[in-house]
Amino acid sequence: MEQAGRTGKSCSIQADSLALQEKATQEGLSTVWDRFAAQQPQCGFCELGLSCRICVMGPCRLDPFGEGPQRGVCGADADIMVARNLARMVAAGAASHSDHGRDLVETLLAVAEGKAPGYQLTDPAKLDRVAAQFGVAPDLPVLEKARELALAMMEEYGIKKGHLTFTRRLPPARLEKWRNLGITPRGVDWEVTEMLHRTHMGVDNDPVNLLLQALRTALADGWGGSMIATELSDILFGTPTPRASQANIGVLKADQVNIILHGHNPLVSEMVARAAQEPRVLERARQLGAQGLNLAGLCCTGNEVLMRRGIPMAGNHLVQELALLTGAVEAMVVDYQCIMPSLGDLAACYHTLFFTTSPKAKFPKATHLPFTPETGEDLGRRIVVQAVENFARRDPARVYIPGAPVAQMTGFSVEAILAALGGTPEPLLNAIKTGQIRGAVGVVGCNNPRVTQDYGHVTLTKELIRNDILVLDTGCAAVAHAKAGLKQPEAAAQAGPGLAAVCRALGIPPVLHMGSCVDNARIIHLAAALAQALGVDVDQLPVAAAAPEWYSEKAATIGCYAVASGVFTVLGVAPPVLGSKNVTELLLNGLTAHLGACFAVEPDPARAAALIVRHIEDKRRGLGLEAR
Ligand code: CUV
Ligand code: SF4
Repeated sequence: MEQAGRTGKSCSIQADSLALQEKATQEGLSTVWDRFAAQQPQCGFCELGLSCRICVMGPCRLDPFGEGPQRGVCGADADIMVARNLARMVAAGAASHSDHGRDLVETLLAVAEGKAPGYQLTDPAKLDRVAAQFGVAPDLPVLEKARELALAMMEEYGIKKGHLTFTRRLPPARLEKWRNLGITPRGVDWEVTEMLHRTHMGVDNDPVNLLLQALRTALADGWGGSMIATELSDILFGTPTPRASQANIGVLKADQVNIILHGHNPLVSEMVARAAQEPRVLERARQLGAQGLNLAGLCCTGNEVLMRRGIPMAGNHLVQELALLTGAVEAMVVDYQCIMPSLGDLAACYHTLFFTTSPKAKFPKATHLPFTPETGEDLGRRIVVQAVENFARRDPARVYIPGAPVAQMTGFSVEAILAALGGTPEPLLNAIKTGQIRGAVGVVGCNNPRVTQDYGHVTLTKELIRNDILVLDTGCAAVAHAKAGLKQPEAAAQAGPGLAAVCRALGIPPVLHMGSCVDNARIIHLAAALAQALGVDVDQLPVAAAAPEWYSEKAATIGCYAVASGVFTVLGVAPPVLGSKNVTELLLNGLTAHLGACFAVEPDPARAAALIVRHIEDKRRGLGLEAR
């Protein structure tokens, strides 16, 4: 299991990353790759899931070779330990997405009550559609309707009897499978809390029972917290539509004030983007010698503002430190999740201001300006004003922005995809039926220093589109694809003949950007809509998911809700479960009998592609469609 730390060219396939990592070395600064190398060898017990520190009779470790202890102090065996550890990962991931969603619910309520100046209901038509699903009376005035929707969504977090509202988007056959397994998700907070309860020492000690609750917790994320986050972000800030933008560290501008928006929630970044358009700040920037004000995104906050505003993307997870190393960043603004605690140190090595904005997420060496719905607009202004003033402190001698921007097309919400096809799922289904498009795969998830940065994403995706498989992406994977040029309509040339023809006819790329990680809810929503239109269950569709370079608890949760929703999911990095044969067997096989889908683990992206192609052709055969 041991892996050497990555150095030199094996860090990344991206030239901009390699150039800035080199600059870090020259300046004596350390980044994620240096720290990863310093951690080698990492703990083999932990990698296998065979360590536990849930209680203080421990910590305990079990011997994978059967020689040392096979039980923790409490008596937990490998199956129990591994299942509990995985379950806790899933609970943390579900909590993260869902708490993000909660912040949007609170903001929606504040908007409805006139307490959130600057925020508005940008897509009232979507408000109508979502409110109708929640049973809000259709004839209410718009603010009243928003209020009722916010209150109804708050109930989704609590002790809700029955099931989460958005699960009604699924075919009845899927809900039936969940009922049979007892994993129909109830309240979002309920599932997370129950998962933590059941993994306390001395509660649930049946590995299968634990894993079922882990799946239910994950479903409460996918069809609850994450879907609420996505739908409310669209209502508040607009449902994305196709637009042109760029990616690479080269989107930073040497002659402008650069502000980086990093994290996951658009609540603050939307206000920063708004404030950056005010003529007085632009004027002040010019007075200070800057040619203008340039916003760039990182990670999923970047994906949010890219999808809706076309703000260019500076990079994904492993670029967050490197962006500061350009010496050209006046301010890095973060909200929460996937933000490295090292950023404050690096910012302090330059003139960069590092703003934290969530009372939930404070960092060392940061300037903390807490967000509330009431003060968000003002907060955006204060950040932009300070960033502009900071331009005067930049040291031009230390500025280094390697790489040129790469064009990309973004903004493919479910609504936009269906609109591009004429408003219904039929044309997409027909293309799949005739075999022009063999199927669709969500390639999603993070970067992880265990994998050469972006190699997994780009290699897998190129192979899939070559096989006429449409790729839908979110998160860090989307940034990798954009930088590789795969999100330009011209990338149709790299697709197989059938997919290429569809792309050319519609003027779209073969890799469609569906947004941030919570927007994986868009992918499962689209899958559910296709299944409904065909009158089948999701697991019968020629679709799959992959997370070639995942690292986070959130990604573990996404994988679990994808599988529980019926989508075969290939992981490029093994989760810490291999210490239990039974848990591993359940995840890689056993789930199929009950859910029609399971996981696979395949670090080699070319082989992962082969697995997926075979899966898709099998599913085509199952539907009686022409198969290769
Ligand atoms: Ni969630 S995809 S590192 S930023 S979870 Fe964060 Fe988006 Fe992974 Fe990337
Ligand atoms: Fe050890 Fe059991 Fe406590 Fe875990 S819960 S630390 S296995 S005693």
